[in-house]
Amino acid sequence: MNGLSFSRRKFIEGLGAGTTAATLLRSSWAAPAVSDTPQELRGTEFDLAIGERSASFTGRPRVATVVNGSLPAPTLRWREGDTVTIRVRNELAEPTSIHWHGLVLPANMDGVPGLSFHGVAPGETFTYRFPVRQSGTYWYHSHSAFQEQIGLYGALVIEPRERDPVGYDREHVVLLSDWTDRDPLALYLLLKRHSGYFNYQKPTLGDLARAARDAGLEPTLAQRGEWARMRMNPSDLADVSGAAYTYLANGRTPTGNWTGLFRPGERVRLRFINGSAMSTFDVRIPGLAMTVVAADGQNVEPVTVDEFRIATAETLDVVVTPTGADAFTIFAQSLDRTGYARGTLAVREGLEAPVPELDRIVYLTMADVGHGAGHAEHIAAPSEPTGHAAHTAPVESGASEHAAHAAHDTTAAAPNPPQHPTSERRNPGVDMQTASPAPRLADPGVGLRDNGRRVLTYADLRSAFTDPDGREPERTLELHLTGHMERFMWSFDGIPFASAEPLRFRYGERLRVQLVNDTMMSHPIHLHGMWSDLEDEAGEFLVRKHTISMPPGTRRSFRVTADAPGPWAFHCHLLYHMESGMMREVRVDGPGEGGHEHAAHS
Ligand SMILES: [Cu+2]
Repeated sequence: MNGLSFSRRKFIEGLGAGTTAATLLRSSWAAPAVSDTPQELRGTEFDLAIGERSASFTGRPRVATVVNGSLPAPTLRWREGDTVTIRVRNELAEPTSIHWHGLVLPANMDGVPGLSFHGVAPGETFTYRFPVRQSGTYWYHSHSAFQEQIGLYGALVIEPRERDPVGYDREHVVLLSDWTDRDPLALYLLLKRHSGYFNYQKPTLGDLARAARDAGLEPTLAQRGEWARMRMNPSDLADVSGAAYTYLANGRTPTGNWTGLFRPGERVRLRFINGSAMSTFDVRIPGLAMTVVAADGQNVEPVTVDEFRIATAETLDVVVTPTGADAFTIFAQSLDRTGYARGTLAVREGLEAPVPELDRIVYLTMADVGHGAGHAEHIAAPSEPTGHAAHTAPVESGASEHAAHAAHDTTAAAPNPPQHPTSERRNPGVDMQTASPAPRLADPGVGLRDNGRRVLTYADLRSAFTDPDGREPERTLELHLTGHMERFMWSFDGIPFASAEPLRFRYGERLRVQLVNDTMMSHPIHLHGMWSDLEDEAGEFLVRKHTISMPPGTRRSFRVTADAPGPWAFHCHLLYHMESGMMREVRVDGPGEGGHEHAAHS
């Protein structure tokens, strides 16, 4: 085990125990009401108190976990080059923590209980202190239990030391999130028992008839059969839907209508943050083009779009120039089209613009989950041959294996048949493997294709700088995103966090991480402590990010410079996927310093 007294097992157990305490409080406790107007704090010294407040987003009061009394937490404004000190006082009856999402900092300041530190015990104050080595839009959130689901998240805005290359007259943070009245632990356990519980959009007989009319009866029935055989449902776009969630913009419901002011003709910078636990949003502002200027806090070559998809934990900065109307709706519909967050840009408070209808739901196709026609690789039945020989991960190169597979996989859609790790075979936690994964960086994604709007894709994002490292990766580490839909089990390479060994990065190396999504869900994958430099289809540096969205059936790669010694978390940012095991420890064995208690251990 590692040098901290927390074992991995205890880390997981701790999550449940803390939430049970919150559950007890929930039924018997009345607290002051939460503020929906977070403070904006700037400077180098900060005092944050984590406590409980009563929140009522649906008319029923519930307990929220909040910072300084507000949901979202205060917006913190820092300046690149400063050293910041943040004293976090825990006024809860359970341990807590704050993780600074996307920040490059010493491992013992990263705020992940069990890896970076022991967490902040009830009644204690933990002091974070570290130099700020970057600028842009980030966020912070709890990394303890399910606190992030019930309110513990806030915006982090870091001003550049030098002149900002992005010109703008005013700015607003737009922090999107998902609130539930349910106890998050109960919600999680419900998903474990009935993973499709919130999926109210299963195709009906009427849908079948319509699809048959459009596509012909035979292909429709064939595809239905394929889905049934895979024991999945083409409407499985989100695990938790609007049936359980109220979507928020800056802590306001759609009716609450958060409003940001502008004067006509001003350049307004909007700092979008997806601070949700489980939701992907498709965002547009009808009547306004949006010029994307930064992704995950890092400047990109400006690109103008009508709409963008933002995965959990991503941030995106856009500049708009509202003119010609007094009000514009910021419309952020959930990927599964079961609800939306909404705000308004207006010349004064109290104005509204029309709110669009939710888009029609678009079902996943076999191609969406990485299966060409006839290529379903449902592997739940152990006797069923997988179709491909299994190889041991990590895979260093796909070239030779490619030749070996050419004989039985010659479709154009599958130029690189995947090699699946042996740990995925006969694994009760793995119900599916992709047969023809591809980067699909230029794909707007399910539900956004051909909708008549210019939709941002990863292929449009180009860092405003060249590869900051410049070296070619010395090796490739391949990891498969795996899961079992019905059991709501999630993992990397079929191995959940609790039983996985740490991934080892050599200090100073430049390596390529290649991800293959073997599941039919999207997973936003986040590496702590180091940048994820997304590569294009040719393996060249494209854009610097901290969270890489992995739609079903994709294979995407990013470069990492292992310049940060210590233990780091690496996980899916869907909260309940992380809790169920889609997480690994990444250990950078350092030059003896900065790695906290782990430095001496190997
Ligand atoms: Cu996930």
